[in-house]
Amino acid sequence: AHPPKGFGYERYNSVDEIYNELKRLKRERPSLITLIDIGQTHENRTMLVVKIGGGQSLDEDAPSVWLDAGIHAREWIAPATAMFIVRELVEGYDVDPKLQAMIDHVPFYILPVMNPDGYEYSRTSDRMWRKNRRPAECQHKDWHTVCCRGVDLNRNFDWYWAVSFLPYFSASGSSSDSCHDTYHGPAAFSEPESMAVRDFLEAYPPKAFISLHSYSQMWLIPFGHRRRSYPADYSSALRPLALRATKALEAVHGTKYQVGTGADLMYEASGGSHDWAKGALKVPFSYLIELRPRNTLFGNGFLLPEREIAPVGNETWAAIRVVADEVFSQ
Ligand code: ING
Ligand code: ZN
Repeated sequence: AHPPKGFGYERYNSVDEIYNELKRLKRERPSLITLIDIGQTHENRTMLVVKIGGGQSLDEDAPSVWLDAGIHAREWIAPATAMFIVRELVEGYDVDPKLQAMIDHVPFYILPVMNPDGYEYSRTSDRMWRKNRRPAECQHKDWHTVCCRGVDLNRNFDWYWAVSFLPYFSASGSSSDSCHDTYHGPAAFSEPESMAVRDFLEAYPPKAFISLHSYSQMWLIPFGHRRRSYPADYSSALRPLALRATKALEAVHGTKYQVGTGADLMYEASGGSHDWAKGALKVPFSYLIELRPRNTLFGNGFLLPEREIAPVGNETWAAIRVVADEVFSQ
């Protein structure tokens, strides 16, 4: 049997397929959907944000929800989940009056593929690629020169950028070695992808910022750069909303999430976008979601079967709706 051609909501699609689907939705629902080109990547791919609801003009003062996915190339479930949520919003608008009222007032800005160069590279050349595709930088190592491509975009934001509290050889954290998977880049916001997101968010600051990753089933709250480091409203606002959101998520298929900071639950890593959104941009609700699977005794957690796209999409949408409803009620 031949796999079906073209875009599918329960498939891992190419960047072209995703962008064509967004353009198709825009043609179908021109007043509900706005497409915004926020920048170009190293390989000249467009970074495409879809705005759903709130009218066609961009209003810097209106409350909104930001959702990005695919900052890391190999985390394929993230763009698939973002597109699933795009469809939930577009189709729900006509049949769910509460949802309609919500997105009339609180539009969603969704960037389904934040790292399109890396995503395509992961699809065609190296399934486990994580970074963007910044042209190679060379460094001297012992008696020879090594040149490596790519910056970890989730270490390139200006929140304790390049500060590592870990020993230099640590596998996580933030690395100054361009050959490492967590290379933070030559400067904060050195990359066209992180720069484009920063510029857009500074122009249209949202009330909630959510970044989709995989994997581990964790709902991460700032700050991830340091253990036992929390924003002032961590216990009064950020954590209670995270607990309500993950409760709604679990109610759909029984999927359990841990809630806490990345540093407390996993490892310290500086320069993350969710830390910058909260710490520097002062977005009230900022989260990083590590989607399914939980852990992997066998196999590789980045290789989530396509049959899980719909359940992950449904449960994650239930959780994100709790966050959006909270923004709407404020
Ligand atoms: N996870 C995040 C990462 O960028 C994280 C988790 C971010 C932990 C920031 C601590 C601080 O490493 C994935 N899946 O990339
Ligand atoms: Zn990630």
